[in-house]
Amino acid sequence: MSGREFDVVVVGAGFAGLYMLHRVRALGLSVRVLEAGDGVGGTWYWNRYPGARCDVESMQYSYQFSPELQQEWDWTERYAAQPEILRYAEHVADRFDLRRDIDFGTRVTAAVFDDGAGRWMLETDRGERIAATWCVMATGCLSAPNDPPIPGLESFAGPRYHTGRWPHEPVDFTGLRVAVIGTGSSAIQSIPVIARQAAHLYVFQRTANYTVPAHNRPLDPAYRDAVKADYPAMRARARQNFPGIDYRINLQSALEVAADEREREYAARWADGGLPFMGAFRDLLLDPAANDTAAAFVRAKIREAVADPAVADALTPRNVIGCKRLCVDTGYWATFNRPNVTLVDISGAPIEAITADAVRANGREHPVDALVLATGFDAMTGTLLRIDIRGAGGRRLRDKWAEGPRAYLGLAMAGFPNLFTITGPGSPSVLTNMLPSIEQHVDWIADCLAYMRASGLARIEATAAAEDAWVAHVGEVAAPNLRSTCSSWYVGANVPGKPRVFMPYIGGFPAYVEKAAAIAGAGYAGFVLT
Ligand code: NA7
Repeated sequence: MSGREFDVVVVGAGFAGLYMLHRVRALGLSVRVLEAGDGVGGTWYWNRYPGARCDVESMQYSYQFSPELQQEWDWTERYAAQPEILRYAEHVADRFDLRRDIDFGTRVTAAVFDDGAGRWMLETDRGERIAATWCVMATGCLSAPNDPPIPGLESFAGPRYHTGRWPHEPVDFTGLRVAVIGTGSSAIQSIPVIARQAAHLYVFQRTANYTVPAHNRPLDPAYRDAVKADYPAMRARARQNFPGIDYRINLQSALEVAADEREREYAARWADGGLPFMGAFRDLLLDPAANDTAAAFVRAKIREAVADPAVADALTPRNVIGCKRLCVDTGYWATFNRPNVTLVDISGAPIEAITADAVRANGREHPVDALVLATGFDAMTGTLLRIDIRGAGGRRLRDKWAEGPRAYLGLAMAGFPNLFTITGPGSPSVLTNMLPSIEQHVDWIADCLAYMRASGLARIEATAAAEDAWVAHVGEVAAPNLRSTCSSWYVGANVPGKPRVFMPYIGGFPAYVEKAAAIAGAGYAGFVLT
């Protein structure tokens, strides 16, 4: 197996890696995908926790590169659950005959640029060495699980799960006392399901979170057919919308309309459900006073839904709504009315210790049989930094990014020739619908490879000046946005010691696509091609 050489190696067989493989193959280049998991699907391969579901509507959270694929696949729910999304990824792999070029169960441990040979040498946990002219990191934004440094975690005697590494076998909590640590999106999706099984559920909440109802339902076949009949139009509308999702964004200010009109807008969006809630007014993420009107609406909903006023109060977030990623739930608040669910507010002091059979917090032992860490990910940079990546002259990515990620367009980096990152830091990625963002990056990279081949070029590298300018631009657009102001994983705040930098590009999908296309159209401005 060792000693193989390819034009392109792609790391990861999630939605990014699958489509990259498809595109590179069509260019007539030799290509291999290296995937740590035993199957395709990436995020949707690993995140099998109960209640796992996509927050983007299924008709939009899908590839658009193949009109045939788009027409033949039938989603069954408004928001697809993890098993269905995984089936979709598997269908794509089979339909485009992708598996024969993927090595499963193969984790890349190092990627080192060989200056002399002008190519990348990758090492895997199976002891292989694989060479490639171009290396594409399709490693995902939320793929490196964050195991919190809670004292005694290792001493827990019962089963312990991380939502991002859920077992493939069914997990049955029936009759068990369960602790869920965290109240982010994964927790908010899984808590209502676990609560229905467990004898008792303790929810350890460090920061109260906002969530809006999904109002998930079986997909109406008439709606599905109508979208399919006019799919290109929906995709075109989505491309013109800030988050790359087709929904109506109200261009009024929350502060310019009368209070009753504002309430009607929020109520209508609440009744419709999902992330479009944040599109109620244009300035919700720009003006604290505007934001507070939306936050107040949701806080009132919590008081309505939760019977015990003290519990409702503890569940009520005080910060900016939408600053941390807004969650989308099915029955989250009402779950706290169940007699078998206890909220443990740890906002005042962290969990003191985990022992063999309990979680100790606020000076009290909470005896539990199973532990669920819903503590998120070392987002955007973690997966890349867990690989020993070294560029020209042996420069380590870990050193380059010691004070936060630096990349050009979130696609490439100065000092790391012929290395591309799909939806890397500095690209819209996690602030948008991931599927179109992935497709746009893959298309950009594939077009770049085609251009290089046609022009007899072998090496591409972002210049330091272009990278500096892009990083500055990413920072400039983030600064006035309220999303850059709180302790979220967008700024690395969830991982102790991680530099605080707003990592994704918040200038919106359309602006980003336009800039990336202009750069390519100008002969790859800001890159040196040789
Ligand atoms: P998130 O959103 O990062 O949530 C992680 C949660 O875990 C969050 O409530 C954290 O509290 C909590 N956490 C993290 N470390 C600790 C420790 N040490 N003690 C107690 N609580 C802790 O991850 P998810 O998996 O839910 O969602 C990730 C994304 O996936 C989501 O945004 C969607 O885009 C899809 P904190 O808020 O940091 O105080």
